[in-house]
Amino acid sequence: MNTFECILTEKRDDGIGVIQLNRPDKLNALSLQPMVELVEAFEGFDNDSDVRCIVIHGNKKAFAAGADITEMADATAIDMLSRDQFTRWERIRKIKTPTIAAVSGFALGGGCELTMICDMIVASDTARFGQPEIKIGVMPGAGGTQRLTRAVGKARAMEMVLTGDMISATEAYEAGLVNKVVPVNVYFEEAISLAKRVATMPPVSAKLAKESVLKAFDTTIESGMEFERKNFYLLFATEDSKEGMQAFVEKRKPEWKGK
Ligand code: CO8
Repeated sequence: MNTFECILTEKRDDGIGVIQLNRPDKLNALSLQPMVELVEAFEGFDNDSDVRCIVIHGNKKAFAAGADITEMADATAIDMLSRDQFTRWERIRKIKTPTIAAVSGFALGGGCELTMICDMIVASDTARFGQPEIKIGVMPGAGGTQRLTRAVGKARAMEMVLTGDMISATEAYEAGLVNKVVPVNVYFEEAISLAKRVATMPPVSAKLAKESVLKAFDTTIESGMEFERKNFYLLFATEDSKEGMQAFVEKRKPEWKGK
């Protein structure tokens, strides 16, 4: 049963955990309450061994239009510091289970940053991504200058961050921010279908592979290669690695145990 106020969650039979942002009248603005709930939902799915992939979405009009401006309007720097919002963002970043954002409509500010914390993005052709914080006198604070720059490159990130202009789904695809762009009526199903493919992979491999890809963003190539190699060796300790190779040799489908 869903016990949240600002999000909906569903654990599906096919190994997919679904989180839906559910403040449609506020374009899913990320106030404190949804952030607290998001962390609980993400970590709950991450700790559930039946869940092999997590999909987060909003609605057709908005994935999320950013942090809740009304909550920040009168805040001092010390208020922001003591709210310690970024610890919550860090906890979402540390989720080991692969995550996919299914995005339609606005993904702005913290909303865009939330899509970029996810491992993959499936966008509807109506999706629009942007970091408009400069227009309200601040700047991105949850990865908009870092993850966006790594995803789309310096020139485009600078333009988005310095003008607040949005980019279309097609531009986001061409820039390498999103995995695919599909018609708006099927974007959620397409994200689920990608999640299903990930969910059928051996889960320990999926988690260690995700961890290794993410490592590429915060280390040198040399230490990243060492990290990758350790995870590669570690997977030889799993029963699933034996099963996967044996199944290949025997020309049959592998049956994963998740260990
Ligand atoms: N915060 C609070 N309320 C919002 C937000 C928001 N970010 N976005 C929309 N809403 C509300 C509107 O106030 C309106 O409420 P009401 O009906 O009560 O007046 C409702 O949602 C519908 O919005 P609009 O009527 O404005 O809808 P439009 O279709 O006319 O416009 C836009 C859509 C263009 C998306 C417009 O709503 C907009 O510009 N929104 C603000 C976008 C923005 O600036 N986002 C960045 C916020 S700052 C941020 O994200 C910093 C992140 C830092 C990390 C987090 C750390 C805490």
